[in-house]
Amino acid sequence: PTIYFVTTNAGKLREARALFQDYFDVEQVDMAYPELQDEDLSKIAAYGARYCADLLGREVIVEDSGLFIDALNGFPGPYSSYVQKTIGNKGILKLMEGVEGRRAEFRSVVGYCKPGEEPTTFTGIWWGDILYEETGTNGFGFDPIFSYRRFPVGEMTLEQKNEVSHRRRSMIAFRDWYLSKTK
Ligand code: ITT
Ligand code: NA
Repeated sequence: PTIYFVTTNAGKLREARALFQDYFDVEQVDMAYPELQDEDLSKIAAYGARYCADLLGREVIVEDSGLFIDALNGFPGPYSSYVQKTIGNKGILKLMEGVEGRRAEFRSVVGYCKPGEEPTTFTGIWWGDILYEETGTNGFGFDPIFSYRRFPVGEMTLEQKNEVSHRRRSMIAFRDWYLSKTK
């Protein structure tokens, strides 16, 4: 089968293609869609999936993700994309200067929808720590400031990240659900 993934983010697309390899062909729909203002990424993904399915007249997935930093009460969370484009990783490191508690989690929610039907969502969470400086050049977005079990994500290969990430969990949950549904 072919899965239409509505996203403007090349990093997400690359990881999804690798996770779906041998299961689905992934066709990118490079289009921005309206994002609800909500704390809850599931609501954003569900709304986006329904909007895109109805607009395009075909079944689609979208993925909403974000970085939630404990010491910043979950910031940037649902504002991750905006924060990445404005203050970026250097801005986050500045906010974290002198902060000892570095725990943070990445969340990823895949939203799936068929035209005229209710959306379904699949969530993945990945705990780690905010580094003290940007490290590595792999990955995208916040990867250079995130570490998992003391391993900088900016130094992971795509395959290593795809073994353990939030996106792995959400995409694989979707993949298994979709395959069992269409069997
Ligand atoms: P869409 O078109 O799919 O919405 P986007 O980049 O706007 O692409 P989001 O709205 O979901 O994506 O915002 C998530 C932000 O968090 C964005 O800046 C990403 O780069 C970043 N992010 C998400 N997953 C990440 C990951 O695995 N590693 C590093 N940064 C990540
Ligand atoms: Na977005």
